[in-house]
Amino acid sequence: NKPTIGVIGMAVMGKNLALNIESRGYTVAIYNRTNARTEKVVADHPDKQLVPSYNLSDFVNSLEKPRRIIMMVKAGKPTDAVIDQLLPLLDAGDVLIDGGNTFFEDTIARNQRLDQSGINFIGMGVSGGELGALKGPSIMPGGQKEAYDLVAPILQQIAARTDDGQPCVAYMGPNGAGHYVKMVHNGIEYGDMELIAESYNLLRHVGQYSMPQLAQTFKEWNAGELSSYLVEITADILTRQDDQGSSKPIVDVILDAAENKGTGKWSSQSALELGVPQSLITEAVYARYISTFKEERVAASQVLPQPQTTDLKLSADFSEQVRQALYFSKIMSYAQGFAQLRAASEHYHWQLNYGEIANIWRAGCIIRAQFLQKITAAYQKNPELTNLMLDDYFKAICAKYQAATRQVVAWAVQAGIPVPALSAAIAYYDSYRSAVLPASLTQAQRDYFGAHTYKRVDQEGTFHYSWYEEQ
Ligand code: NBP
Repeated sequence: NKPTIGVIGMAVMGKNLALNIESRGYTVAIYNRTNARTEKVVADHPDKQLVPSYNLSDFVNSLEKPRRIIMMVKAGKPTDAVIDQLLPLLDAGDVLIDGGNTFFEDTIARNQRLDQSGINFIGMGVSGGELGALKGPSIMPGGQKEAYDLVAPILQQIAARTDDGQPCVAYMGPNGAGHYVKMVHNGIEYGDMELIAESYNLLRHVGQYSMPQLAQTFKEWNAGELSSYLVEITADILTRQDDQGSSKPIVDVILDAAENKGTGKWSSQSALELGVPQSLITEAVYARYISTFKEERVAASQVLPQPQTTDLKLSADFSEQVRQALYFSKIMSYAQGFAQLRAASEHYHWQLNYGEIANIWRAGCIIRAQFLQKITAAYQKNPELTNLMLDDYFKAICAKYQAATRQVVAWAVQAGIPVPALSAAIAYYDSYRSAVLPASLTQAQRDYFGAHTYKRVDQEGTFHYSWYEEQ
């Protein structure tokens, strides 16, 4: 019998996704531009129901109709190259899925282009790395709903499952919605990672914690409110020694320069375009950028003075205060992320379901965490929630943990330890809860130098002050 689905791209992600689908009882057609990759997959897995093809038209013809094809190739030009070759081979009603880390605007354009030939195009965010692809990723598909329905049974079987058994896949919305949600997921991942790094830095260099104490602290945090994959792997990383014989902790021999593949930047760029604050993720992106200026930092460290006093009078429960600051800040980051999703949903007419998004991030993906359940619950209670921190649970946490966050950020500033993400969190909180901001002065300046006019607190209408006339 003909394969139910085909996968193009036999690098690590495509191969693992194909094996995952096959493990659920499906026959899977596979194809890769370079034949050697396909040959190797078949040779390594002789007893699997994989049907290899060595040219695209054989691959397409091997599939059951309507055809279901997942592309797992490098995002950008390679994806367009594959689409261009596939287009003449496909029929109306077929479903083409791009599982790569594609920029959502490319997905919107491709969805429109293919729709003209009646071909369904799904932009599908896949998170969880190579192991996730093999064992169960979190899947964020967007495109024609009828097309999603044609692949939903397969996606539901290969997706990760929450601890209460729900598959981590759901229809996100039309055209670019899936890749957009994946992009914000990645942005949030940047924010989570930076918050963890800042907390570690504070414990280590302000609290003077030893490596075993650090590992133990993160392990304990992982057993509570902060329980998450990233906190779990942090605890593990901090127990590891160098494997190249230096007998130092591995974190002390890894160069302190964090790279990126651009999805955090995309997330911030989109927030800027939509006019919504995404300060925490953006600071996390900048933190990676500044980390790469290693030589400049080393040179500056020798000429720019550090703070003079470092007598901070830390309280006995320092690590608990850092934990509270981390959780508070994580909430701010997700509040910003979900506010951005809301703005995008309105702008692109997607009707995103925020509770469902938090739900499919609960397992399989990198930001999986227990507290996502609280986000789902918040949106179930009120699907129109304007900001996450207004939900009762999050409001209570903010009330309880804001003091620790302020204290921890103050200590960090006094000690000269950079905490851009933690500071962004408390600044966002304070801005959002301010009934009055100094923006009246900003607007006055705009009116002064550029006659940009202003609105008043006590009257309708638009006004311009006569700045240059004698009063
Ligand atoms: P890569 O992103 O390294 O891409 C390699 C694949 O793209 C190979 O199959 C390669 O074929 C194919 N390809 C290229 Br490059 N140019 C092509 C072209 N012009 N025509 C046809 N095929 C072409 O693979 P990956 O790491 O498996 O990731 C696949 C996708 O999944 C990417 O979009 C990635 O961003 C995304 N993703 C990755 C992860 C992860 O953890 N790695 C997680 C989530 C999503 P060849 O063998 O002939 O060179």
